[in-house]
Parts: sequence; structure tokens; C-alpha cells
Amino acid sequence: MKLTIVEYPDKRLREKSKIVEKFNEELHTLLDAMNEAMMQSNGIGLAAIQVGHAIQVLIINIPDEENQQSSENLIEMINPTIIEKSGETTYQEGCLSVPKFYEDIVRFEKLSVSYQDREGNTKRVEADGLLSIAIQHEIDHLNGILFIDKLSYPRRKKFEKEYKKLQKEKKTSK
Ligand code: QAP
Ligand code: CO
Repeated sequence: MKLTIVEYPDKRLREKSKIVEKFNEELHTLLDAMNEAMMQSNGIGLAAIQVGHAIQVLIINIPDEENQQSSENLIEMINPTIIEKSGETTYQEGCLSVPKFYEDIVRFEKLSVSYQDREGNTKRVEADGLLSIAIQHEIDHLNGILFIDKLSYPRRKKFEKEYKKLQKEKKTSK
């Protein structure tokens, strides 16, 4: 299964992802392919809609202190819901679907999240730091929301201008 990353302004990124009901081989194949696509693009988080599947699936792999990603740190979340949230934190975010653009985004600092694993078992995790930010960013994707939607009006304008320029450059170098 070869997956390609859907890039802004593709309309599919605005779709609302549906609840997963079948924890079957098809789901496992998608999860494995998503992990491969994420690692190949040097990502730390990916939602299924970013590879064209509108289902409530996301994966996260936060690098360790030596900036290394290991398969032991891969988290797969199916049907996640935020149960509790607190505090505030700002981080310069990026997104595989919005290449080469990074901006400071304000999020909750801590979360308690309930989700299912690939077998359908219910899990709960307390998250802070980069994991908490990544979960919020990826859950936004499940609702059709991108981090650029959270920018102030002037910053969003600046983004649209810069992004269009980047896309033109991409086209002429093809
Ligand atoms: C979401 O983002 C995230 O522009 C995951 O050229 C963001 O993996 C989680 C990436 C902030 C936590 C904090 C972006 C790779 C990867 C790019 C990513 C690029 C190459 C983004
Ligand atoms: Co993203």
C-alpha cells in the first residue's frame, strides 16, 4: 500500500473523519503504511485524512532526547477523545500537509485522552509536552482543522501569500 501525503489547499483536508468500527487487517495495513509514510517524510505525527482516508486514526512518534525516533515510541490512536485538558503552551508547529511553513500555536498544556488501539482495546493516556501538542494537532485533522486556521488574520494572510509563492516555485521546477 503506497500512500501519498495530501497537501493544502486540497479539500480532503477539510473532511470530518468517521469513527472506526472494524479493527481488522485492512486497518492494520493502513496503520503500517501510515507509519512508513510518516517516517519517510520525517514527520512526528500523521492523521489518516492526510493520506486520503477519512477515518478517526492517527499516529504519533515523538523523538527521544537524542532526537531519534524508535518504533517503541510509536503511538497509534483510533477514535480518540479528549477527556480533560488544562494549562496553556505555545510551540512552533508544522504539518506534513503544509510543507515548509512553521508558526507559533497556542494549545492546552496537559491532556487526558481516551482512545482505542489497533485491536480495539480502550486505553487512556495522560499527556504533556510535545506529545500533548501532537495529539491536539492530529485530533484537529480528524475534524478538518489545520494549524494555520488558528493564526491571526494578518498572519494567515502572510501565510497564504508565502505558500502561493512556494507552490509556484514548485511547479516551475517540475
Ligand atoms: C504535527 O507535524 C506536530 O513542513 C506533526 O517540510 C506539529 O510531523 C506535532 C514536517 C508540531 C507536534 C508539534 C513539516 C516535515 C513534519 C514540514 C509534522 C516539512 C517536513 C511535520
Ligand atoms: Co498536521
